[in-house]
Amino acid sequence: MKLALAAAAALTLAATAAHAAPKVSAAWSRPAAQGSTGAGYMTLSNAGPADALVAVESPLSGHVMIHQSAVANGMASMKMVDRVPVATGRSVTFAPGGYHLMFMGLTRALGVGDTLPATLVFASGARVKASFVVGLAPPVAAPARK
Ligand SMILES: [Cu+2]
Repeated sequence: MKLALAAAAALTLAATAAHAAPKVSAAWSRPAAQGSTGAGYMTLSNAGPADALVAVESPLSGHVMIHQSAVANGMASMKMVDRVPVATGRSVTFAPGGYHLMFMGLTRALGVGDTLPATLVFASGARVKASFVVGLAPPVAAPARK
């Protein structure tokens, strides 16, 4: 009886974890040549337990890095980031001048209207598929957030 209860509880936990993965929206990228570095911008929102983006995989890039741009003393720079926390009830925006993804060594060119597929890997183990639409500016459907 105790065992059955524990199993039921474990199942409930697993279902909750799957349901509560952070969501990605307004994912977009810029046109880029084959062999060059592609950019990735998006909004992550999290209605579930606190989580963090820890890696990104793409069939079009052997290595995807998470970067953060910053301006210090008038100088713009980028640094590599191991994880981007997404707290419960919060959203994090990846945009030019801030967090962004870098898709190293694109295996094909990205033109306007193409999509760049990727899988976002979170610290919780959640794997969320994303489709970055290639364009010159963010998708207009992006909800305004402060
Ligand atoms: Cu970068």
